[in-house]
Amino acid sequence: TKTVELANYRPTDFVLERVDLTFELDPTNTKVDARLIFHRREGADPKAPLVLDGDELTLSALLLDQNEVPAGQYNATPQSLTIRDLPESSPFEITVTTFINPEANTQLMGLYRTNGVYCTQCEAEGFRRITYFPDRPDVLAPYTITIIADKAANPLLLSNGNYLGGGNYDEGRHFAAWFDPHPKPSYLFALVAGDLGVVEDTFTTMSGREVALKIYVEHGKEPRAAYAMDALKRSMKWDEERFGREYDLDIFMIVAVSDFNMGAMENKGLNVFNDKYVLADPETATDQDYANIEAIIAHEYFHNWTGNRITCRDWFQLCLKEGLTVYRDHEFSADMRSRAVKRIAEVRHLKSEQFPEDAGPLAHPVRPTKYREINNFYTTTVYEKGSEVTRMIATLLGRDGFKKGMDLYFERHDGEAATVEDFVRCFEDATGRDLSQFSLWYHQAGTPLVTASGAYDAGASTFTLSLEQMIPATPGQPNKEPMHIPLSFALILDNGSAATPAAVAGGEVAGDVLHLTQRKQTFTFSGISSRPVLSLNRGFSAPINLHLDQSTDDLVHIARHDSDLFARWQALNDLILPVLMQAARDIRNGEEVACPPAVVSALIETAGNETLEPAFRAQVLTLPSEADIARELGSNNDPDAIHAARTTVLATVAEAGRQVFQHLFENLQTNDGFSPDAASAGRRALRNSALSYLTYAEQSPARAAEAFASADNMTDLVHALTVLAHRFPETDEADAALGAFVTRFDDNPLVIDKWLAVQATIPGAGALGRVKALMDNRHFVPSNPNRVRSLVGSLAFSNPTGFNRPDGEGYRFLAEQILAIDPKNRQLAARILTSMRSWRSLEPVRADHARSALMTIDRSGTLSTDVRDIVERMLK
Ligand code: BAL
Ligand code: ZN
Repeated sequence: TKTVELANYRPTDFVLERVDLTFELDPTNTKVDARLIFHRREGADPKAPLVLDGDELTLSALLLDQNEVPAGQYNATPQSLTIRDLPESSPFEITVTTFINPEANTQLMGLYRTNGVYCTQCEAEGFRRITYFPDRPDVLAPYTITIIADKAANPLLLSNGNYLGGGNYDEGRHFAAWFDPHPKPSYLFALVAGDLGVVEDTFTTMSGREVALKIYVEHGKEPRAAYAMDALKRSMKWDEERFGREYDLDIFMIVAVSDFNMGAMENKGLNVFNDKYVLADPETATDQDYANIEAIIAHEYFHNWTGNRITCRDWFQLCLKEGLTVYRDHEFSADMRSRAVKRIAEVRHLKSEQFPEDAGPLAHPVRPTKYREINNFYTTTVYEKGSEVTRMIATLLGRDGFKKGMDLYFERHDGEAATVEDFVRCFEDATGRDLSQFSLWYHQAGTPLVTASGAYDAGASTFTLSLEQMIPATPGQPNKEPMHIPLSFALILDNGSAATPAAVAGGEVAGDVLHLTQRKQTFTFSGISSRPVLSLNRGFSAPINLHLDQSTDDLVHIARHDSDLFARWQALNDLILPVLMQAARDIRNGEEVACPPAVVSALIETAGNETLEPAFRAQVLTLPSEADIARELGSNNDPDAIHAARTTVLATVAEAGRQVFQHLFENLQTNDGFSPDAASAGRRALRNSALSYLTYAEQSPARAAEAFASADNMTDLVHALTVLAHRFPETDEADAALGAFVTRFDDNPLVIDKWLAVQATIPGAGALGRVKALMDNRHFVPSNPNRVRSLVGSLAFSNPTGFNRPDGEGYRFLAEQILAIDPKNRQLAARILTSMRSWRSLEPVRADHARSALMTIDRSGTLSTDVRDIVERMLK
């Protein structure tokens, strides 16, 4: 396969004026007529042919201005259609007819069937599986869509834009026509047809227009769409208030489907969702499910402006819409929930998912410059680090400056396909700030390491902060330039307040943000009357690794007194992480694990501090994960030692805090009905955390079994199930709970996913056998991506000891699975394979097994471009 390079970008030779598509739907033989009106771009080569993209297509008919095109004038292959001798200046109309088989489309890209419903997924390059087309994001046009289908089986015929009309057709068929006036690229096209239930509402926009809101789900599941509808209305309101963005069509539709490669898709006016991110009720959804639904509904809705009205010039600019839209959905959730707790969760996610990507063979810049398969760039780097880069712009410019830049962006680029440079220029033009060095965040991969040390001079009343930045080498980028790193900070005095320096020398400091721009830089703060404690990178103002040697006393001081909750969490994390790392080393060396009492008591003190919100305390009690410990250790990792280390520390905390946990468990019980709001979720999280610790202290499944029996919501139920299965596997209590759970939720595949995931993540070598057995269970449907992710994905991504068996069986199993999934669903196969991205940081025996498994995949002659790209980069 060939590599696509940003440097080779050039506009198309032809401008697409209008698109008119007619679908005659049939499960195995759908006819697609595409009428496309083009004109040659001014200045383009007058002889250039029109080249349209295809993927597994067969041309059935081709007309030019209604006349058949002679065989010598065109050339059609499954991948492209080339037409020569086209008019030099006047517009012309091409009509392309193709027949496609939605039922046979297991890739879930293009037009396919899911539970009897027709649906589409076109981003990034799925539209070319429907018809020959200039399938690239900088080709924008208004679309008119006519759908013809059997009326009984498909009472619902949906596409983008506003409904034009419909009626009966022939032979029991009917039709509907839709028109989307907003020029859009093909990746935002959508079509849905079938028989679904609907939940309806309306939203009145800030200018007083009434918008019809419809969420389509399988019949009978309508009540489970209520929360999604509520989240949608809140998102629409928030985008008006915070970003001044109003919705722009008469109708906004969401369709939930069971088979979907992504989480959801922002097609104009017709979002298609993985049903996992729409359906929720207290009996079947956890608090995390509710939070995900709220965030993803918001994310896809926010794309209407950041992605759809302003789209990407080419796929290298993916972060332009994704990083920005993640930032917007993060801000939305922060406003809906606890800002500090939301930020803690974001940073945990960034560190556990994006940092390893940035430190391994798949590292790439937020704005890459080349790719072999664009599907493989829907990554945490593009999304989450992209969001952090947007957040840093907001930090650098302040709320007002950021708003001015965003307003200019919307004004200047509405209706266009833009670039990252266009975006950054808006902030420069709106505020006068030079962001050229800052832009390196888009171009240099790798997580910067900042080493910091502070010194207080009592005689001079100065505090000196020395900083050094290093950006590690990444694939294709051996040498890095120093970056512009905004570091939020505070110098905290004994009484907990922040010092106000009389003056600062050594670099720019604006308010509570210092600007690290050189490789080495020393800032001197004067007028500091007593020794302060440094709190640095507050709120995780920059996505960096920070090495700052601080005493336990200083960290405890921050954990107790900082006015910023995030900084308090950070301090507690900085206290416990080295303890866990040392414990892993000790276990490997056959030595006793030591837990410093000061650290343990800081955790317990926080857990019991009634002045702090429960969700925050639950975050504090959730110790860094095994993956977090492995990442910090960096190399030569033994997942079994890490697991044993973490377990030992957990047990120590549990023993020391037994009374506190007992108190929390007993007093956080709520009997006043379920509410999914953040405060209630926080109380459940803290109580469940207390339950986990108590079971460590008691070393008995009794309390968890009782919690399982008395749970009145899915959060508590699945937590108790997880404690039983993970801590007491193969006991009667665990087996009984697993059995009761699957019986009760037999007809709910999304809940069955939880049951699969709980078992796939039981620590230890036995997990693989369980996963293999579950693959034969009737609940496991190998064609459904959610089932595969819950079982195979959970083992590979979320079970360090179960997957990284010293005998290499986990890797061999994954290789077999990848080779089996790849021919049917290449995106899914490639995504699951990325679970092995940190294989080089394993100890040598496991690393050897991992390499062999990757080489088995690599040697296969029939890999998709998706898997080929991932496996080759991982082995390089
Ligand atoms: N655009 C793909 C799905 C999403 O990020 O919203
Ligand atoms: Zn998105």
